[in-house]
This record gives sequence, C-alpha cells and structure tokens, in this order.
Amino acid sequence: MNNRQIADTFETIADLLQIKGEIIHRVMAYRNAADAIRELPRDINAIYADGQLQQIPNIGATLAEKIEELITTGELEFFNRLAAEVPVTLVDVLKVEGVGPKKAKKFWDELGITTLEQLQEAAAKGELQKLSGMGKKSEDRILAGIESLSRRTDRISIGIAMPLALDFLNELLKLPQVKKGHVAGSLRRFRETIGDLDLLVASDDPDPIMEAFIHHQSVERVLGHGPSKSSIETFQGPQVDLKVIPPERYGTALVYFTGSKQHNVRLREMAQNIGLTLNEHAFTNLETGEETLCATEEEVYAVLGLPYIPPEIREDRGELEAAQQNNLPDLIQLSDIKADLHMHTTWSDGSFSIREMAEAAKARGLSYIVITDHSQSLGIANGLTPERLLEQQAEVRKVDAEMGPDFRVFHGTEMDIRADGTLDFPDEVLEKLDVVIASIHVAQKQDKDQITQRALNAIRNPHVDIIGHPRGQLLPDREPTQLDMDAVFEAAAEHNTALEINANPRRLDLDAAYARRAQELGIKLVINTDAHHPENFELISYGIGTARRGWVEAQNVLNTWDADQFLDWIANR
Ligand code: DGT
Ligand code: CA
Ligand code: CA
Ligand code: ZN
Repeated sequence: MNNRQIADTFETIADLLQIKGEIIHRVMAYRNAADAIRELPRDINAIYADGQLQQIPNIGATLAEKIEELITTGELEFFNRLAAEVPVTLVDVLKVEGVGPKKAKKFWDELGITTLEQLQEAAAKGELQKLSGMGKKSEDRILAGIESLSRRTDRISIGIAMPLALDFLNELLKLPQVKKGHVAGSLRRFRETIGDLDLLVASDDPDPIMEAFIHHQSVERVLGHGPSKSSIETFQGPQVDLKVIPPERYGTALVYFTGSKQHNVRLREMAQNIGLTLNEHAFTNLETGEETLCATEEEVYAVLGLPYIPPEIREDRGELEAAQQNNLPDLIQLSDIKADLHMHTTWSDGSFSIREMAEAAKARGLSYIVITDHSQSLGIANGLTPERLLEQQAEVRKVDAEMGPDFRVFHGTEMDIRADGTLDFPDEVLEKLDVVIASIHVAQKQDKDQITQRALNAIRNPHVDIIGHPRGQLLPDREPTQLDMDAVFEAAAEHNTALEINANPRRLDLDAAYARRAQELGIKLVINTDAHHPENFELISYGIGTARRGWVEAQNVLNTWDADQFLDWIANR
C-alpha cells in the first residue's frame, strides 16, 4: 500500500464514522491522520521500516498499529467491520456540496440511496424534496452539486505545488553540476491551480542531475528517464518534469517552458516577422540557418526588440502590446508590503496571542498590523461579542504601546455579513475600531440577488473599509459564490471600499483576473494573509504572485503605504 491508498482509507473511515454519527473528535483523528500521510514527502513503507510511524504528525500508537496492519496485510479489520455497517459508496454521496453526513444517512435510511447515481436519479425524480427538512431549493442545490462534481479537475492548489517544486529545485541546486535552475510552467506564472510541475536547470553534465532527481525521496514512480528530460510521480500526487539545458541555450528554454502556450505563439509570430524561427533551443535565421543562442530570458526578449516581460503576466492578455509600447506595468513586489491588515488571535480561532502575532510580524520586517478576529455570529470560530471586542481593544492598545513607536498594532474586526444581509456589529461598535473588514462566511449558496445584496449592504456602510475574500472560493474545487462582481465593483468604486486579495493559497480571492479589473476601475486593493498562526505570514508571497499576475502596482495596494498614509485614507474615505 502506498501513501495515498493509506490516506484514502483513513479518509473513508472518517466519512463512514461521521455518517454513523460518531463523536467529532474521533472523526477528526482519522481525517487529520489522512492529511498528514498525504503530505508526507517520503514513502510510508520506508518510514514503517525505520520504525518511525509515530513521528508522523497526528499519528499515535493506535493509528500506527492500523498503518502497520495495512502495510503488512494490505487490509484493515476495523475498516472491514465498518464497511459492513455503512455502505462505502456513501462516501461519494458526501462529496456533493450540500450533502453532509446527516443528509447522507437520511437518504440512505429513508430512500435506500447508497450511490451517487441513485442520489442523482432520486433528485431528478423530485423524491428528495419530499423528505422532512428538504425542499425544492435544497434538491436543486444537490443536483447542481452533482454536476459540479463531474466538472472537477485533477489540478492542485498552488499552495501544495509550490513548496514541493521548491523542495526539488533546492536539492538540485546543491549539485555541483547545476549552474542555475528555475521552477517553470504554470507555477512560475502563479496560476491559482497547477497541472504538473516543471523544473529547468542549466548544465553541461545532465546524467548525475537526472540520477539525483529520480532518486529524490518524494519520487514514487519514474515515468520517463532521459539525458535531457525526466518525469516522475510524487508520493504527494503531482507529476514533476525536469529538463536539463546547456547553459548557453537556457534563456530560450526557460521562456518556452514557462509559457503560457499563447504567449509563446505570439513570440514565435514576432520572430517570424523579423525572419527568424524560435523554439526552445534557439532563434534560427530562416535564410541562412544561422542560430542565435540566448543564455538568459532578457536576451530572448531583446532579440525581439522587447523589454523583459515578468513571467506572471505571460498569458497573451495585452502584455506583448504593452511591451511593444514600452508601457509594461511596474508590478508590485514582496518588498513593497509594509503591513498585514487581516489576522486572527486566540481571541477567536487563531492559535497565538496579540503580542505573539505582533512580534512575529515585526520580525518579518512589517511596520504595522491590524488585529481582526471574527465577530459574534461566527460561533464556530469563537467570534467576539461587542463586550469581548472592547476588552480586546484594551489589550491591543497595550501591546501597541509595548511594541514601541516603530511598530503599530491597530484594532479591527473581520465582521460577518449575516445571512439576512445585516452586519454583525452595530455602527456604534464599528466606529470604535481602527479598521473594519466585512466578510461572507455563512449562507454562501444563496442565489445571485440575495448574496449580492448582502455584499452591497456591507460596502455601503461607511464604517466598512475592506471586503475580505470577496468571492468565497476554496481551491482547487469549491466554486465561488454567485456574487455579481460587476455590482460589487461599481459599489466599491462609488463608496471607496477596498477589496482584499486574500493570500492564503486555498483562497487567492480576489483572483488575478478580478484584481486586474478592480485596479482598472480605480478600486483600492489590500493583500492580506488572514494569518491564524505566525507561520502564515509567509503566505504573503502567494498574494503577491496573484497580484502581479493581475498586473497590480504597489501604489494601488493600501498595505504598501506607511501607517500614517494608511490611517489618513481610512479617516478620509
Ligand atoms: P499546467 O501544467 O496545466 O498547470 O500548465 P503549464 O503551463 O505548466 O503547461 P505544461 O506543463 O503542459 O507545459 C509547460 C510549458 O511548456 C507551457 O507553459 C508552455 C510550454 N509548452 C508546452 N506545450 C507546448 C506547446 O505545444 N506549444 C508551445 N508553444 N509551448 C508549449
Ligand atoms: Ca505544468
Ligand atoms: Ca509539464
Ligand atoms: Zn474570513
């Protein structure tokens, strides 16, 4: 059994236990174990052979025994017993949005539904809406959920792909034969989801590099192994392609394998217009057959008479025209960021105190932060009542004073926009806060009018400064809400309300395309990590990548401003 099979077995156990109505912490034990195994960078069989199963996060003695049983016998007695009680195919029914364990059990008990096909049939015949607690709306939602399931892709979130790719790349860069290397493909362009991982290194001596690559500890299977190109599949799932390129040809190869395909097509056309062909190896003169080699990407663009085009915008969405007119955007950079305006502490669902978050942010070189815990109606996240919010304000002011004049801690909230469109705090509470973010967390399935009206209510409130993760998508599979973004943009522009690019790689919301439109409409943006832990501050790089992909410039992002300029904007908007 490999890592994924064992993780899947645990995940299925968690689902079956939940359908049975088991207590949540038992369910979570299996789910957390499944996650930990899925993310392992090594073969679990090797970990078992080394006697190190219990060093895997979330694996104690009981789960280690179950893993051992799976590894040594290929089966699990406990799973078999469970599967005899609850049909395993019900697990597929749970994947449908709008179907939780209680509903799955109800459909099974009352209609004998055990498979996805049976669920779809019953919904199509209108049988679900007749059950208690169900209606036409929830039945339609389930039908839509089944359809969106069939549209799901195998693409992975950039948050999984990037650390994996960098791990491979950093190992390769240690080899003496490797001159330089890059992550290429969609990952270098910061697409929100990734098909496979592409790596490129420059060297005249590929054999030892390819050897090291196919023997990396994350390699589960070698798909192809050659002198200039190898492909492997990782334990974590994704495929990784490595190309080794002679250093004098590295520039053309890096442009080619960074893509996008559409960008490359345009570059080839431009080359042909000046009598050259362009491929991954070189420019070639159509008449003389003479090659022009490029060691760097800058040289490739220079041959075409263009300035360097940053990878994030190589999509043939206007970047070539902008380059020809010497009018490329001055894209925001990580070093432009001075603050993080959205984070959680132990006051709601974060894991660290206000002081600890402040220290960590300061250590990362930020000059101010805003503490924005959840508000009262988000009970699941331990949201704050107005009374606790005011108590928190006293602590924020105290920490702000303790941190000295060079680092500021401001008090805000991530306030829920309730299902009925009202805000979770009254105006007289909001006016006491330095910064107000309003976000939609509940009733995300409302129809377009209803959910849009909610967002507009928040945008129009003069105390609301920022809308958090506006569209509610969760990558790679949970689709955004029905929010009418034209209406949101119009209102945000009119009321001077900023929109967030949430940097958490599962969100990236606004995404690049919407961020670009927001900027074009003169709307201010903010890029926040939504940190629940000091380590989450690192996620800012995904927000920066997304913003760059959306052509965003620093001057339009509030948290690139210094604290006084930021406060001034808040006060005068
Ligand atoms: P992905 O993997 O689906 O997330 O997207 P990419 O962009 O990484 O695509 P991939 O891995 O198929 O190929 C990597 C790069 O190689 C791609 O961005 C551009 C280049 N490339 C691949 N196939 C072609 C092609 O048929 N024509 C051209 N011009 N370039 C290609
Ligand atoms: Ca790729
Ligand atoms: Ca590829
Ligand atoms: Zn949120």
